[in-house]
Amino acid sequence: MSETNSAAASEVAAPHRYTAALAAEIEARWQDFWDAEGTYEAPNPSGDMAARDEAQAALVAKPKKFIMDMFPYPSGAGLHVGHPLGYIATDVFARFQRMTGHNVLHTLGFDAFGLPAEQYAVQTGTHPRVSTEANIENMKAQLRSLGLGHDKRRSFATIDPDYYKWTQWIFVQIFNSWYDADARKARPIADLVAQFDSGERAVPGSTRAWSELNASERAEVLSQYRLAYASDAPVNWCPGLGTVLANEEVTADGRSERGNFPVFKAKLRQWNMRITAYADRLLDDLDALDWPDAIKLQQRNWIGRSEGARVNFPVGTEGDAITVFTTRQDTLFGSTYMVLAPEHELVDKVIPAAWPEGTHEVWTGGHATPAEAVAKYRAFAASKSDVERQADAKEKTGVFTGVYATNPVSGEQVPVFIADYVLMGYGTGAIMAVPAHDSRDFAFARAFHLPMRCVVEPSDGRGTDTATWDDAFVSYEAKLINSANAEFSLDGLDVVDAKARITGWLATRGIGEGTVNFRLRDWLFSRQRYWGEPFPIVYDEDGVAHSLPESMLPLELPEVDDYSPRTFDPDDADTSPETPLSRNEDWVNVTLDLGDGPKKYRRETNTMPNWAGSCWYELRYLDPRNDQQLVDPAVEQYWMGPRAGQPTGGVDLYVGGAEHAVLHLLYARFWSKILFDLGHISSAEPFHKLYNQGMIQAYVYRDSRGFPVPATEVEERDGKFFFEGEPVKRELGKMGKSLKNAVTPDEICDEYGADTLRLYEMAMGPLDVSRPWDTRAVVGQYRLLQRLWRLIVDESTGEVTVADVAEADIDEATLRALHKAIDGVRQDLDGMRFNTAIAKITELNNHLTKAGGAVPRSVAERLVLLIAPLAPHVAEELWRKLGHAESVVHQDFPVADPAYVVDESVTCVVQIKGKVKARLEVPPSISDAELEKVALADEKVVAALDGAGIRKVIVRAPKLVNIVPA
Ligand code: ANZ
Repeated sequence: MSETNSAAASEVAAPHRYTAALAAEIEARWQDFWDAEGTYEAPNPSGDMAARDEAQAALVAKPKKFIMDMFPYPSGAGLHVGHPLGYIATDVFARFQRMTGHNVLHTLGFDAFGLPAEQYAVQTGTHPRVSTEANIENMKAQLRSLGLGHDKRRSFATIDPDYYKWTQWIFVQIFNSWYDADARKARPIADLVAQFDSGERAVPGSTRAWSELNASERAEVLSQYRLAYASDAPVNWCPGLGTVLANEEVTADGRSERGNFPVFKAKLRQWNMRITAYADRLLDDLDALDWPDAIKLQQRNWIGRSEGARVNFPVGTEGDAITVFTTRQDTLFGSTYMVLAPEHELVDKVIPAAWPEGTHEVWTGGHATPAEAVAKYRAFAASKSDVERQADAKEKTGVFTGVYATNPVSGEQVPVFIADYVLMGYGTGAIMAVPAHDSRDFAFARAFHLPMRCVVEPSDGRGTDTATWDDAFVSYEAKLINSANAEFSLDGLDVVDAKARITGWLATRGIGEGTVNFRLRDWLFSRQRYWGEPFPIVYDEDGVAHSLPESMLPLELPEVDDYSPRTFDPDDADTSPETPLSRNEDWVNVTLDLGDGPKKYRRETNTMPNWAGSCWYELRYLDPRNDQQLVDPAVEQYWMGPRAGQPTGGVDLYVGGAEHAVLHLLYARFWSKILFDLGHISSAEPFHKLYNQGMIQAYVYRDSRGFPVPATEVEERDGKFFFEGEPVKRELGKMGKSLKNAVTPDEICDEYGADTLRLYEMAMGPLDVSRPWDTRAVVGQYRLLQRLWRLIVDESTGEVTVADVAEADIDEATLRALHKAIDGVRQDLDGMRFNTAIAKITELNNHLTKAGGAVPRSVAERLVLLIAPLAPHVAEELWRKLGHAESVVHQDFPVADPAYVVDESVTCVVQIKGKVKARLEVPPSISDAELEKVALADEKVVAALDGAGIRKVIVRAPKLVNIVPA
């Protein structure tokens, strides 16, 4: 009889068995019920989502838990079983929190602006909104069938004008504020204007008073302060694609990843966010967060704080100086040449017309004049990416500029080079080279026959003659030598003291100062795209930028005929981007009254980057329908405000992939801090606890040409794999359509039901570890649910079979199994160890199955409550069958009786030379010393030792004693 026949036959015999068909019926019914009842609604303390009945009023009085997933981008391909791993986990956790006395906010929105929809629009002419909304609907249906307990009233997409109105509003707040470094916080730009106006603060770079400046001069000054500002930023311009690219989108040989077109470094007017102003606070506040160490470390490295000094080296005859940033100012006496980034502005100012007398041949690169050498070298460097320029192994290149600068402590003349290993975007774009103690400088100095001076005494016996060295001597422990001038000496000091000493000396002479440098750069915020939030910015006839008042928001995207940016001759660097929005002249040119009468303006035609919408969505979940405010402060305070153990406030649990370590999480933190500073929110951090789930991997099968073949059609024979008779290779990789190994949640739900899928995903292994999907193993969890069902329901009549037994009459073994399970599952769910929680439930289930007979009602009920967070549909069904009128969702999670949790005794094995000689029953809490005594006194052990002395006893209380005789 085939598998299906037997299943069908048993269904006839047992019409009330838990089957996929029954699961489907139960699941659909309860999902509809929960939706209709608003079971997962989390009431707010006030406003339109305040408690609507007594039950909700009781909820809002409880402690809150705000549990969040990184929200999905609704792709056209739909979900595979890997996607919902985190959503199921947060749902189980949220359900457990609901059952342990919390008002739980859990919902899910959609991150829906971005490139894929736009590219699809370019190819097909379908409006991105149409395709995106269809994808969202599809994804919502897929997610709904998993029984996720979301408060659906709170869901939205970043493309909803009601939502992006507030994204634009936040931009306006950022634009209209500046960072007051003394107060260490953002303040309204009006405060700064008042300071200029009153003369309290001088106008930077000008001797004129504020009142003497015209509107565009003022605008120019203010944009040096605004937290959102437009500036001419060096960007990766790709005429072939018609757009500016992020560094990550440019290949090592300076071409576009997509399309393989040349990319040019160009200066273009772009919007930026002054995230660098917050570098210190972004770093400091990490300490208050409950995040994985690895992610904190990535953020620290990304921010890249370096303590060092700025030092001026006089150059030329006009009082100019090259300012370097160094972290090793103690080695200043060893600086024998300098390097500027090729793009450094000072180069053009100081280069002489001809090479100075005695210039080394290799320094000139074979060029007739410094100007020619510099121009040629710049063209060469411009074709390289920053990553490539910094590669350590790379051969060092550069040219002499024809100029010498003065080492301010030794007074020596040091040649100034340009070289691509120095980047314009870091520090000051100039370095003092110390070839004896920096490996890159060493390599460069060797290639260009430059002198070296040893100023840190080698501790590895190599001596101080640099001519005999193979590499720089790098150490922070050693002592300084050869470092004295007429006024002071560093000789004999260690690195730390030498740094302090020389920094002080430089400062008193006005030659330098201690400084902190950050790797973090301002955030390039404009994109030449259609499918993003329009900027709430217009330019007046003088080109001055104005933000739109709230009454003009949202500024909606206009209709356009063509979604693609204009492209140009790929090799023509002298072009600049033309955005899709700029084509709609009616939208771009407007007459507006911004408070001083109707005037003509031009709209900004860039759009915001994809990150903008996810920078603050946690706040909108709190109060999604508020059309007066971004979020009601009382509501924000309730869900996100600081409290014990969470000094900076934030979401209680945020779950998502580790790939968002820096960009999204850093940007969201940055926006929170601005909103906090400006008094709009009480939480200075968006996400208090962060958890990274692992990935669901899948086997990919490749044929002899390396192409993936459909995984479901692969046969296994003797550990080898075949597709259509041909051998194929198996590897573990990602799951996805292109790899032909995607399994959809819909398939698994059809075959077993959503509860089985949920259990399987949670049982696969610890949540933070990646694990391979195995469809054949899913049935194991299906069987667990079938056994659970059979314990409570008669499969042929559908009647509940439990026995009404008084607690005192339940057998002790069952009570122990029950309370141990309750205790363990409680701890596991609280610690997000869902796999071990399932193992404990399975154990209890097996105990009850084996015990036979009718299960006591109170035991059955607690078993149902234990599994409710994991398998909510079957739990709800059984709970109702057991005679309850109220939903299982808001029941109290069972509490263990400690008396039944501790084992009375455990079996301890006593070994001699590794062989078991005795078994002892001992209390589980026995100490190592006590256990050793008991073991050595045991009759069998004494007999086995037969008077032999003892060399060693290894005790692992309470389970093992190992005796090594002499
Ligand atoms: C002299 C020196 C001597 C340095 C020595 C190092 C060792 P971090 O720690 O990453 O901040 N540097 C500064 N600006 C640079 C730029 N724009 N491009 C490339 N390199 C640059 O690194 C700081 C060090 O990196 C600085 O300290 C400088 O070299 C170099 F024994 O100055 B040092």
